[in-house]
Amino acid sequence: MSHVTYENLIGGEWMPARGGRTFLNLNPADHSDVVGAFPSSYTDDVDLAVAAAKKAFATWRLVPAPKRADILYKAGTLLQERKEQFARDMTREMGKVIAETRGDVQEAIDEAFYVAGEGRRLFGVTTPSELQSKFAMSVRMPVGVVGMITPWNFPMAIPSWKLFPALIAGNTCVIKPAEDTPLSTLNLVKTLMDAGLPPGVVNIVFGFGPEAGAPLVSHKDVRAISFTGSSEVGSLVGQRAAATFKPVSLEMGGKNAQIVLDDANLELALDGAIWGAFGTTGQRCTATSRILLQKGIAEKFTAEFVARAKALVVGDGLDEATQVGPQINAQQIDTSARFVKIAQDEGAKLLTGGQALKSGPHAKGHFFEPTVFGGVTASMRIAREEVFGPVVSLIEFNTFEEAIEIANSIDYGLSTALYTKDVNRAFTAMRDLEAGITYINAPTIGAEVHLPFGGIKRTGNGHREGLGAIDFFTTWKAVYVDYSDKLQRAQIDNAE
Ligand code: UN1
Repeated sequence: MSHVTYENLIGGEWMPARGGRTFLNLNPADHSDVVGAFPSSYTDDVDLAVAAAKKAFATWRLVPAPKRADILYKAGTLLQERKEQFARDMTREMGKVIAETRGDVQEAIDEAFYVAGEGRRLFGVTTPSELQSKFAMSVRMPVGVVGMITPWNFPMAIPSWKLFPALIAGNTCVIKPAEDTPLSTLNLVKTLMDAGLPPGVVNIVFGFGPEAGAPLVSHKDVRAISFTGSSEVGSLVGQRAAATFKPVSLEMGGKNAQIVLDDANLELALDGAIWGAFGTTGQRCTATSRILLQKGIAEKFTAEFVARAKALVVGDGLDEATQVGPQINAQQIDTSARFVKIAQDEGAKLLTGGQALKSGPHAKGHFFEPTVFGGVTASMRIAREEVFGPVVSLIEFNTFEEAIEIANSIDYGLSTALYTKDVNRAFTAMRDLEAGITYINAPTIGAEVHLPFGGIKRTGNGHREGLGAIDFFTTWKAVYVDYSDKLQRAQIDNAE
């Protein structure tokens, strides 16, 4: 079957990988559908892209930020016009249902307008000098060439969280998107180019982590790395970047808990749990993978939750009737299946699901049944390790304090949710839940672009996207202007 062959974007030119290799991007709902062939890039391609970004930095850094913003506003408008097509392309390569891929494109639109506004802020700080007739200020400077490695689950939103703030601050970029979803990042970057971004300011190298990601992280001319992906790969990225003293922003896994107290609005808690656990087929770092149920409502909630999970329609995300799309690839199906076995071996009770779906409408894709485990205890691996699939654990508890303790007992700290009508407990949870994000009476998924996004423990290394992104993509410069016309020695001439 014939298919489109796509190219890397380097210095404004579309070009194949130097080695001439390509890989195929397949539709996870139907393996026979080839979305396209993409370049399989290596060190020499990365070197070219970094050189182009370095060259472009010399002029891009001098463009006034409000002018850089004009390009982002324009890109936001173009994304609005292209939203439906880009959503369709994304469902075809990534699998998640069309309503969600529209949301993914919308997240990039929101980010464009939010960050463009920053073009007329990018505030610094002024402060009095300790010396007379001396002015002191702190200004934000771009970092230089920034490398970005992005995941397949939000293939347009997450690149936009990184590219747009980096660009507004005057950096130039080399991005290596996940090999499972290259087209959506290409659509995003093409839109930036159509909006007037000069050549070389954003460069894309397609390919795999070890071949194309690793040399980007090591490159001496890359001044910062922004990574979203698994904690395992993030650890490697962080170690590799340390060798060249690059700042690295790592956004990684989660094992997010939704706590439901006896006084909660049960319907609301059920709606939130189904959406949080099975939205995006459970393939979000913010996905609900533990549901903590207080004893009084546990039985009722469990029965209703299992019934709803069973009724979910699994299928091709382009079909508007589908509620749960495929998983991204065969390895992710294996991971889900492996965790089902682990959970059963450690004594958890399989309440529904547990199998890959392989026949009828599911014969040609990577589908897995929405899966629920009951009788899970906090120490089981199924309650502690990230699955990144449609697999959720139900854990029962007696007291609110116990729920907080279980929620915090894991190595991750991204998102948490509490369902209750008790304002005192809500505020206590907001203070005590160890996570970068806490929701009250809303599911663990659904962060908005203008708030800080990220987490603690194995989830991140202290940086934030959204509200915190400008901090990562700029470096402070302190500037002193002495207009006294004489030498004034700080800490000496003004000391008593
Ligand atoms: C992710 O799963 O990596 O908060 C990002 C959310 C989305 C972003 C998820 N806005 O669920």
